[in-house]
Amino acid sequence: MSGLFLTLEGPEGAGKSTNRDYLARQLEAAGLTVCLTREPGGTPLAERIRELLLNPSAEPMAVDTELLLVFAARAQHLASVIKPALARGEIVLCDRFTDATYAYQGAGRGLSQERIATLEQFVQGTLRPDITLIFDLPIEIGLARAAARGRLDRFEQEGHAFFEAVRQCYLARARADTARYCVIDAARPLSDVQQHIDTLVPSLLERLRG
Ligand code: T5A
Repeated sequence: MSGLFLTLEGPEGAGKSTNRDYLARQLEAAGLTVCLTREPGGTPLAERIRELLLNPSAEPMAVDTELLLVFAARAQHLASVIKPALARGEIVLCDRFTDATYAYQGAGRGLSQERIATLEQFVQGTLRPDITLIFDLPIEIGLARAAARGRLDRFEQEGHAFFEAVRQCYLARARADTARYCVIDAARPLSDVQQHIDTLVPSLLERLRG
């Protein structure tokens, strides 16, 4: 595959979607073709799975069901959107990917990293993001930003310990692979966050063209 696979991660309300769109504009201005997408979702079928995952329902969802739905949506997304875009040489900007599964289903729900790794291998083979930007911020700030938008989804109704575990998982993954991950302080004003993103653009262009 000749494109570049970049994912944006972080706790709730960290600014991933806002900054994904900002980064896309910078890259398109530099003449690149960008594929903007998100997980769970990114295709009509995967978006239906997203609704199952995010909408609260009377029947509690078993943790293994949640994990399998996340990977079912991902299999569809990879086949229909991500792999074709990479094959066309595009830069894929994906709002969340498998790091979110390690953070939410692993650290948050308590599923073993090994079980997630088994499914990761099954669904993705050797495909991993080339670069992952982690938007990090204290969870209270992110939840306040998310809450300001209105109704909370099924994940946003979790408690403090859940989100702290999610945040710490992201940071631990970033420490373990500094070549792939870049941690961005997302608690700062949006203009500061976007200045940080601007500094990353030249190296992204170099990697894509090199
Ligand atoms: N999930 C997902 C799993 O459990 N397992 C998985 O494998 C995957 C892939 C997805 C949920 O699914 C879970 C994790 C999630 O809970 P979602 O709605 O996509 O649900 O949730 P988020 O990804 O968290 O999306 P959010 O929209 O809540 O957060 P974002 O995208 O990080 O934040 P954004 O850009 O929408 O910004 C939120 C608000 O803050 C403002 C923005 O203007 C916006 O109003 N803002 C700032 N304000 C001040 N300063 C800044 N620096 C700001 N940056 C943004």
